[in-house]
Amino acid sequence: MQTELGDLVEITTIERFFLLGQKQHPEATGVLTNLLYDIALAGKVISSKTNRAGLAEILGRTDEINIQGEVVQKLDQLADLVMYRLNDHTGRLAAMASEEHEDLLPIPKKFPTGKYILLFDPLDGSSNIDFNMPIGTIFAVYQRLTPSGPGQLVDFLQPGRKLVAAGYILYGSSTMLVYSTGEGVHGFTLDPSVGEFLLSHPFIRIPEVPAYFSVNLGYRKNWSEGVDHYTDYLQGENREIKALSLRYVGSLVADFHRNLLAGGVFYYPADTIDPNKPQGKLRLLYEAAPLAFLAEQAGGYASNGRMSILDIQPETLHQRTPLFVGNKFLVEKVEEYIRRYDT
Ligand code: AFP
Repeated sequence: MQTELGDLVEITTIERFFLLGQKQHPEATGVLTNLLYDIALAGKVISSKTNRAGLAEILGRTDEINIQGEVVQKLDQLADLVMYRLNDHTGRLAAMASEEHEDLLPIPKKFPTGKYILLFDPLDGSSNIDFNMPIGTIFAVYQRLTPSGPGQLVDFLQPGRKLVAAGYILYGSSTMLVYSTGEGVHGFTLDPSVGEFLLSHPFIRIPEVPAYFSVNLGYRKNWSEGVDHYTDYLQGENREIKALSLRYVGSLVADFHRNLLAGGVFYYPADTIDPNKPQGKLRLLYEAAPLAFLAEQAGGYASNGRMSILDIQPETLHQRTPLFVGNKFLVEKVEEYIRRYDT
């Protein structure tokens, strides 16, 4: 009995942890804390829908094509709607943007606007849905730049350095929420029996010795010379490092999460596959910047091969970028190779 009580005392819910964080900042109004809690709630809803996807017969494709030219999955639409609806009325946001929509998502006129803006990729890795593989939601929060009223495009075109908070919810063998507000990276695991995220991974640091590299090797012949040589380096060909093991799920959140905990590098380089996507597939604002923020907070680094992802000034809402993210020395190494081989 005593042990059980002892265990209970050790339990830190996400709400308690957010509040502890808020207390460190006497100037805080609690708006960000509540916004993060709203996002966690959306994560719980999406998690429950994701787990029941097969049962509820909501798997499968719709006929719609999103603005990225991809077939929209029903769960994508659902996750998108959940994120929007749980955040549209709270008065905490000036506007939102989703990877699934070409334009900004305004706050309905009947609700007040607030001081933050939220970007999200509602269900990243959705081509994995039909195969019961891990998928995730990525989110990014910035302070608005315009003084009041509905949020404008300019509020969203901010470099990752300006992020106030970022994180993801991973729907895997368990559901986890990992986030940072610039004071370390913290991970919570959803306990389905109590329906709450519990602190399981405080102050995550990327291990110094990397274990994995994660990339779609199937595209190798379409990469630059620098990235090709870098891939040899990761495989220990010039004996500078011990060869890394290859792991690639094809869900960015899952691949990133594994390397965050085990050490390694994920990359999706520029390639010559599609002349319309010379910068690769991933989006700067919805995927690369929030994960770069987490990586730096965990002692790692993210680059587009030439500069820090966090220093890129976005020009459009859906712009793409090459992404190399993980252990700092591994990401700096690719910058070295690209400088040496790619003009
Ligand atoms: P989907 O959402 O279309 O599955 O794309 C997932 C993703 O954006 C990212 O999560 C993966 O890292 C990457 O694409 C995988 O892309 P490839 O299938 O080209 O390797």
